[in-house]
Order: sequence, then C-alpha cells, then structure tokens
Amino acid sequence: MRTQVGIVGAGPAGLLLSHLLALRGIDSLVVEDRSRAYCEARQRAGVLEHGSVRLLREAGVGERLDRQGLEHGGIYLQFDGERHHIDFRDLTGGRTVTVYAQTEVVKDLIARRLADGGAIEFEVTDTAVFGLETERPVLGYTSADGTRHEVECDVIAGCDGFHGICRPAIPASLRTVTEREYPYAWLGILADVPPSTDELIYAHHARGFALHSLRTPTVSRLYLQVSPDEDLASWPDERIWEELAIRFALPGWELKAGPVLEKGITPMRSFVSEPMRYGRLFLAGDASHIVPPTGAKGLNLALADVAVLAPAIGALLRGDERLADAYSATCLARVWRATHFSWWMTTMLHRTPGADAMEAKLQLSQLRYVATSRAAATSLAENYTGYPDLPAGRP
Ligand code: FAS
Ligand code: PHB
Repeated sequence: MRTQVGIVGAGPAGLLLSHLLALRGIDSLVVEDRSRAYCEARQRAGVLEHGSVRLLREAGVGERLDRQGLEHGGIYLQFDGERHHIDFRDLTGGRTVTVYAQTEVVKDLIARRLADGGAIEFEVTDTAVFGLETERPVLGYTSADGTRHEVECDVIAGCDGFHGICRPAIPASLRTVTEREYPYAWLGILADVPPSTDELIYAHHARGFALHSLRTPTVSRLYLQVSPDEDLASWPDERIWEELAIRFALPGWELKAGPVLEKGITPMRSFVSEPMRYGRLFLAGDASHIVPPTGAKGLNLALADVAVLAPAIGALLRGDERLADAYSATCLARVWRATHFSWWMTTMLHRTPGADAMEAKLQLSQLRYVATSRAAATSLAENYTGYPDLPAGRP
C-alpha cells in the first residue's frame, strides 16, 4: 500500500491534518488504535481560542461550531471572597473564546473526512513507523481484521498523543525533553445540570483550586484540585458537590448540583519534547507537548501545530523544504508561550500541598493585580484568547 502522508492518531491533530491535506489535494491515511465511538466520547478540552474557531471555520468544518458553540467574552477570577470579571472583548479589541467540546470537534472532523472519502482505520494494533531518515518512510499497523499492513509514505505525522509511539521513534540522543510534574491533579465531572454561571469561573481557595466550566445550556463541566494519587472511589457525587460549593461560595450566589454523568482524574504536567521533526516524521499536538489544562491550551496548540504542518508538507511534496525545515521552530515558539501561560495560571491558582503562608499571600497579590490592573488583565486576556493569533488566510 502507499499514501502520501501516514498519520498516526485520530485525535484533533491527526484528523484536522488529514482534512487540511485533503483541501490541498494531498492524500493521507489515519490509523487509530481506539474505536470511533471511544474517540468521539473521550471527555477532554472545552474551550477554543479565537484563532482556532477561525481556522475550523475557514477549513469548512465550523458549521455546527457556529450553530452550537457558546461564544464567551471573558472569564471570572474568584479569590478571597470576591469574583472579578476579565473582559476579553474590551481588553483585546474584540477577541473572544468559544465553548465547544473537543468531543464535538472530533465528531465534526471524523464525519467530514468520511464524507469526503478520507481513509481512517480505527482499532488498529501494533502501529510502527520506520525508515524515517529516508524519503520513503513506512507506516506499519495491523487492521481490525488482523491483516498486517506496511504503507509506504512520503511523510509520516505523529499525532498519537503523549503515550504514542512516534515521539519515541526519534532517537533519544536527538530529543530534548523539558518537563515538570505538578503536585496536584484535577478531578473533573460532567453533570446534567444547567451551569450556575454565564462564563467560566476560575477559583482560588485555601482548600484548593476549582473551575466551573460548561458544555451546553443544560450540561456543566466542573473541576476541583485533588492530590495526584487521589482515589476517585473516595469522591461520591455528594462529596464532590459539597466541596465545589465550598470553593465557589459567594454571598447571594448558589451552585446548582445535579446528576454526575462522568467523573475522572487528570494528572498535570508541563512537557515539551524538541525538535518536532526527525527526517520525514513530524510530531504535532500532545505527541510533542503537554500543558496543564488551567490555560485551556492543549487542544488549541494541537490545532495550531497542524495549521503550520499542512502547508509545510504541501511545499515539501512540491520539492520546497523551507517550511518543513522551519516547522519545529515555528511551532515551538507558540508552544513555549502557551507552556508559560499555562504554568502561570496553574501556579497562581492552585494551592501547593505543604506550601508556606507566603505562597497564598503572593498568589492573592497576583490575582488582585490581574483583577485591578488593565495591563495585567490584558496580558491574561491576550494569552487566554490566543497569542500569537493564528494567521488568517488559507487554512
Ligand atoms: P490526542 O491524545 O487527543 O489524540 C491522540 C490519538 O492517538 C488518540 O486518539 C490515541 O488513541 C491515538 N493513539 C495513541 N497511540 C497510538 C498508536 N500507537 N497507534 C494508533 N493510534 C494511537 N486540553 C484543554 O485545552 N483543556 C482541557 O480541559 C483538557 N483536558 C484534558 C483531559 C485529559 C484526561 C487529557 C489526557 C487531556 C486533556 N486536555 C485538555 C488536552 C487535550 O485536549 C489534548 O491537548 C488534545 O487531545 C491533543 O490532541 P492530539 O494531539 O490530537 O492528541
Ligand atoms: C473545560 O471546559 O473542559 C475546560 C475549560 C477551561 C480549562 C480547562 C478545561 O482551562
């Protein structure tokens, strides 16, 4: 078998890349080890940056996003018994974010690829990539029916997430990993209850961080800081709602509770593996970098990587390697900006277990500065809505 671009992973990065390549008349094959249903139901991100919305819209896959996405003009920061609105529109000259779950982005992209006759193989096993230093790299996998395939490609895109096989295919001697694990995690719930807020609330509290997000006008998404080794079984729904109510408590405001549809614990780390290219292998998204979800950046970084990768592959296949040579540096500039912002939001809002009194005092001072200084609030708004903005133009 043969294809121009072999793509490992049918998450947002792999699926959008396949679509952007198809818009350029470039054929690809996506191989995914999970089922379609699993990929479409996997609860992850919820917020799209201004540039991501435009990218999906310009790529012709934004129709449902425009109908069902919830545009938000800001967020709330809550601390020390106060809740402050950070007005993105006012601070950034009109930029906003849109609440539209990653599950919906994945559904839209899978539907469009299949409608366009795109090749996606779900439930594969034994994926392997080799010959990466040659101009004919090979993508190997065993399809769901047990058939072994070795597909000759011009390029391979490693879009297989943090636990994938592509990053390790780059020789360790050529990889630089910079990482930090945080001493806390997020316990997240999806709840069948209308949100108690119009926009997201990021709450600093002595007992730990809490986030009130949402999915639709009738479904809420909330998170609370727990320890990394927390036992989910020790958090029955009632306890979760009680703890959230404590952390969001504000006179005259009430948190509505309801049936919990899903719950899970997500560890938190900052992780960057450089470079993002090795010969004819290009990494995109979580395969190369992970950010703590406090800055709502992970999904947006994945989309931004492939917005750079698609034209780079197009030029490479026409014999012009300049964009491909610049791919890693171009993406890493944005990755490190988002990594810093996500670290800044995380360390400002989370209570480090065993920290001294100084930490909370410094955090509260920082939060008050952001809530009262236009310059500081503009920095948060600029980064949260997406900095640098994705360039407009052909996706
Ligand atoms: P993905 O991990 O989404 O996709 C990789 C795909 O590759 C998966 O479908 C996987 O099954 C497949 N794969 C892996 N190995 C393979 C192999 N050997 N062969 C074939 N296929 C293989 N980001 C936010 O912005 N906000 C959040 O709230 C948030 N919450 C998160 C919660 C969790 C539990 C996790 C893990 C991540 C969260 N993220 C969040 C980050 C997340 O949204 C990622 O940034 C986003 O999924 C990145 O997309 P991809 O790079 O496509 O990777
Ligand atoms: C979400 O809605 O899942 C979400 C929103 C903002 C974040 C993290 C997660 O920072």
